[in-house]
Amino acid sequence: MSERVIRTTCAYCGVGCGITAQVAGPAPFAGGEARRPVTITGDKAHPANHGRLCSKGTHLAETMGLEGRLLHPMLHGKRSNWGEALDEVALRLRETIEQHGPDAVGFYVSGQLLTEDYYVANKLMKGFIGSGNIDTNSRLCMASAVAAHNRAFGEDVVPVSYTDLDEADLILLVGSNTAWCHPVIWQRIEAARSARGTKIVVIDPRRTETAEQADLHVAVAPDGDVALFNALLAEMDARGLAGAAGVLPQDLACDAGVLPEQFAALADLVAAHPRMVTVFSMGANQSVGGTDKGNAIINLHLAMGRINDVGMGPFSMTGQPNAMGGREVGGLANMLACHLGFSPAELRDVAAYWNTANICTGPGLKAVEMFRAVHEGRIKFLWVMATNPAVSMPDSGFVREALARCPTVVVSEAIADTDTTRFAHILLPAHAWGEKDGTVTNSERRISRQRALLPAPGEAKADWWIMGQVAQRLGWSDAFAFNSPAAIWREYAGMTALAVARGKALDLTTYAQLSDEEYEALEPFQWGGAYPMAGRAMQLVPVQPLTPKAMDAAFPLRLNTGRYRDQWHTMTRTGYAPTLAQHRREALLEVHPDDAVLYGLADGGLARVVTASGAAVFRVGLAEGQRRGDVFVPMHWTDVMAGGARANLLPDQRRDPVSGQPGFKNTPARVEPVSSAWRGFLLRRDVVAPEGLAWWSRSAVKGGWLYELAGDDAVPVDALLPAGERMEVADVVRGMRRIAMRGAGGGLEAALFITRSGTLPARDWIAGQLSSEDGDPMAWLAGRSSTPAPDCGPMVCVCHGVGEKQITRAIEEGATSVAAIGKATCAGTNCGSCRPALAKLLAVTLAKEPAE
Ligand SMILES: Nc1nc2c(c(=O)[nH]1)N[C@H]1C(S)=C(S)[C@@H](COP(=O)(O)OP(=O)(O)OC[C@H]3O[C@@H](n4cnc5c(=O)[nH]c(N)nc54)[C@H](O)[C@@H]3O)O[C@H]1N2
Ligand SMILES: Nc1nc2c(c(=O)[nH]1)N[C@H]1C(S)=C(S)[C@@H](COP(=O)(O)OP(=O)(O)OC[C@H]3O[C@@H](n4cnc5c(=O)[nH]c(N)nc54)[C@H](O)[C@@H]3O)O[C@H]1N2
Ligand code: SF4
Ligand SMILES: [Mo]
Repeated sequence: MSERVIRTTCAYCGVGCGITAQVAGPAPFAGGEARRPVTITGDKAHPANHGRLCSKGTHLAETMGLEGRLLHPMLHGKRSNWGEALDEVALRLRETIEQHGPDAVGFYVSGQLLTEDYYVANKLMKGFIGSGNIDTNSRLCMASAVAAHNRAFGEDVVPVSYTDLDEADLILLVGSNTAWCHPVIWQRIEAARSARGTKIVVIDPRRTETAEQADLHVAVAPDGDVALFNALLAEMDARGLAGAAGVLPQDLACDAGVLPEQFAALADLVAAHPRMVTVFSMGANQSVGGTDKGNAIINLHLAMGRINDVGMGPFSMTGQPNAMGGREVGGLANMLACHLGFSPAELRDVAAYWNTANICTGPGLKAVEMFRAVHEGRIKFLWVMATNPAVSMPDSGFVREALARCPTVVVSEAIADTDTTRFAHILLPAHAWGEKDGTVTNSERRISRQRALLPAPGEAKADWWIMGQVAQRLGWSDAFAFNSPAAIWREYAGMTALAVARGKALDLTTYAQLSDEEYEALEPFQWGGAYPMAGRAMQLVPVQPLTPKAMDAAFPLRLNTGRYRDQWHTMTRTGYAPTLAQHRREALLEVHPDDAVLYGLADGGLARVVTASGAAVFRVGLAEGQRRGDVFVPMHWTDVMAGGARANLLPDQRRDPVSGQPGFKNTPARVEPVSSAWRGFLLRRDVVAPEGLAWWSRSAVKGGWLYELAGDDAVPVDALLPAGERMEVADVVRGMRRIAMRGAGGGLEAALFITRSGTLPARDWIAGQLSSEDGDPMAWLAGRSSTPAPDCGPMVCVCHGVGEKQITRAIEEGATSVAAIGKATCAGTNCGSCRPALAKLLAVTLAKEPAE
């Protein structure tokens, strides 16, 4: 069978891994034909990953199906067509601007747009609508790093490259769970450790899987980072290794929560290793003092001269695949385009380049302020693209009120039902990964092509096309006459001449003349070269530690939030992949065992987290790696995937005064146990939205969905199960009820298991029956196979399907390294994302074995 090989870039994180996709069948495709199978492997020639991929990248093909896709424009919940939908967007835009002025319009966009889409969005808003009100979810992500770069370097420039990680002797990871969130970078760091003995330090209040693998874990107090880095700088100054004159505050006594011996060990490591890279991520940025954290880190590098040379520098790791591209084209409300600001001269130059008379006059509203303006009725037209703010914004209850009040909400999405599309008046179907065509910039400023693998399904269109059509309807035909991403690229690359003229490092002018063919074949390249700040002015910035807030007795805990290894943000894509669901099926409230006792929480029970902003329910997971007084929940679960488990009901709107970035990782909170009259689980081939329950949570299994349930009232059996014949067993005394249903094909169609006080069977076997064509109803009702298979335990290696028990067995049978476990079981030998988990199991199991 013939196939095509297409090189592209991963859909997910800012590492920007290159992918080689094999697409079945010959080109060309016709729209509307069946989706062809795609095989994903790492691109050995891509400098970001040299062929490696993590679990999310490896399993991308599982998220390319059409299930859940938005295929047609929708107007007020009814199917529409492009002509009508675009006319409506343009009409409402024009009316809003005419009646209320351009600042009554807002665009809320995303680091998941391609650079070409982003460029058009920014040009339309700042250049033609004439307002600065375009901001992006990068405000929630790296705005603090951007502000820190601007203060230290005078430009938003990442002064390091991935090769510096290969060449470093010491790597500090600050507020970064690298092994889970940038797994291929983690693998690169591990390779450096084996090759040259690189030391790894993790600075994180939690003992993450990354921290477990480090040489030193510094369990800093939440937001203790500035105090810590100031103290470190003072110590290096005292040792004669840093020039910190005039930068440090008088009083260094602010408590970073770090044990003296840990601080001494950290200081010795820093003193001993000039080749030092400090990677920082959301534990630094997502703070009400996030910009200062960034500058505290940069200060240490500048004062020690550890920048602009091999193996050293401060490295802001970016989250989304094109967060960097968005920064370059002006996606943030406080930048113009091409790293330009809003001075009269810059505005004039940009207006001339775009040939517009409508250029905005100054910066617009930042994300949190933008939604406040919507809430207050100052913004009356909001266009959301490639982001899910009803889930991902802090105080999302408020954000939903704002969306519900807004006279016009337009949402461009690839997925039909998200928490945000539920608020859309006009819903526009966009390309998804695998259909998109353009460029992205990764954490190390490397620009790569994302190429289309398949034709767009239904009526889905490119975001740049959608915006261009609206702009043309508003009368700006010449400025938005783009007919391809290549044409947009040329205009943008040419525009960086304005940055170059002002001495900025962002220079793409040599790419401004690419032909369509050259653009199509464009190889990954890094703008600014390896050390873009070399020879340029850089500044230390005095920073003050945050004064810890007095704890409110009503909220004695501090709530931290973040990510799971195999889920991406609001799960609109990874949530569909059964393989990825195996790592963590539910959102866990991670709490220290002593705190659990203190607050009456049981491992595996349910608990409610309450803050000043809202409340949500999670499964309790005891975690020794939590500091006392801190709890952690994942950000991922939505109202589509669960009932009552949405983390972002909890954080408030407080934000960094410089960057406007919210402090997602440190919210005063309390916890309380949740008891329910009954618990259970449901298996179905299709999606239902359970109602009237205390809590529920859904995850993908092969052939359908597994729902965990808890409730107080009567079990709504008829609402939960499809119509049809039911087989049932019950034990009234124990309050046990089990129902199974056979599908037309002979296999399990649905099952509902409920208990009031007893136990429930393990889910793996019975869930596996959903994808089977036959089966034994007695075994279904028993919840286990009539021919027992060995229990493998919780899934650890999702690529090879190897469970915890198999791995422990291999260790007991003599495997003494991660490699040996791989030999014995295959675990960890494909994408490698589970290798930190294997190392942990190894340490735990060997510690348990009696000494010989
Ligand atoms: N699997 C997966 N990978 C992803 C993503 C995903 O959704 N899933 N999203 C991508 C995106 S957009 C982003 S932004 C990145 C995020 O990547 P990371 O920043 O690594 O991820 P987080 O889990 O948000 O937070 C990192 C750590 O910060 C710690 N932290 C909390 N408070 C503090 C503090 O005060 N000081 C310090 N030093 N640390 C603190 C948390 O305990 C947490 O372990 O991941 C990217 N990669
Ligand atoms: N509590 C808490 N909250 C957080 C964070 C945290 O650590 N803690 N992290 C924050 C961070 S760093 C980030 S980056 C945000 C992420 O938050 P979001 O951006 O809201 O999360 P996603 O689920 O990635 O949403 C992207 C949406 O865009 C759609 N999409 C993908 N590609 C395209 C495209 O090309 N065009 C269009 N039109 N749509 C597309 C996807 O289907 C998906 O629904 O969350 C933030 N929120
Ligand atoms: S590390 Fe994983 S998610 Fe990130 S770009 Fe690479 S393969 Fe994709
Ligand atoms: Mo992010």
